[in-house]
Amino acid sequence: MGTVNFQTTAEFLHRAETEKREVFRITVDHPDMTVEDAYKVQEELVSIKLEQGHRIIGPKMGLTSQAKMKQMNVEEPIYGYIFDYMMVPDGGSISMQELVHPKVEAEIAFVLGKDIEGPGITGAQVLAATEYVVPALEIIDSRYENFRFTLPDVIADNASSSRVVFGNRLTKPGPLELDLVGVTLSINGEIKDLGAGAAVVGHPANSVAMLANMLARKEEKLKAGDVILTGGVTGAVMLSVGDTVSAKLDGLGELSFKMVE
Ligand code: OOG
Ligand code: MG
Repeated sequence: MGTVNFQTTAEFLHRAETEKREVFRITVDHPDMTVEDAYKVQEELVSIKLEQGHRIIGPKMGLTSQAKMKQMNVEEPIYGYIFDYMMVPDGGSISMQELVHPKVEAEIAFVLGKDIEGPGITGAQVLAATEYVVPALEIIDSRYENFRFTLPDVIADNASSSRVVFGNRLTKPGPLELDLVGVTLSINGEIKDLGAGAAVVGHPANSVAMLANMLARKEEKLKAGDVILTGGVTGAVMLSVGDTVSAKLDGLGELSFKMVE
């Protein structure tokens, strides 16, 4: 009980990730932890990773689908950060031994050509500041037992960020209607889930706009060169050794990776 120590909690979650083991939810001991407290823990966790020499690729949005928001009973998505050590090349492998209980989801990523500073940012402004869109597969791996958590828990845990595969094709967002982009997620050639860009708060650019507006509360902004994951278009599918995972995104391309021991 008592107030949560941001630094100690961040170290606890960092150890869970590096030692690849599940831990108890932190809200079991700290039921009063707020979303604001959780972002403070996340900031400490990000600092630890930076101190270790890892580099931020960009922020990610999570819980952007109606289904996940309803499940978590929240009205606002969450964000976390993707680091260089999480990147896996298209067609590459991910070792199960490095992870705990990974799941995969197909996403649309934005590469910014200009800084975006909230508040009041709209999806249209985001599109105007976007250099490219890129297909992505995000591998989430909650550090919590059975992938179960409350909102503050998952925010503190860097929004379950674990690995990410980006496709090789960069597409100018101009003529594309990203809300209408159809997406399939397959494992060993069998479609496991599918969706459209609109699953991400109506349009993936809206997700980036919401992120810019959330960061503005902390007087932070999105920067040119940031690569931003906008949130799952499909649901998250559990992974096993031997899975070849692929996604097809209409007009954006395909990508894949393999789960190995
Ligand atoms: C939180 C991360 C969610 C997404 O795209 O919705 C996420 C989780 O469900 O573990 O990355
Ligand atoms: Mg995601």
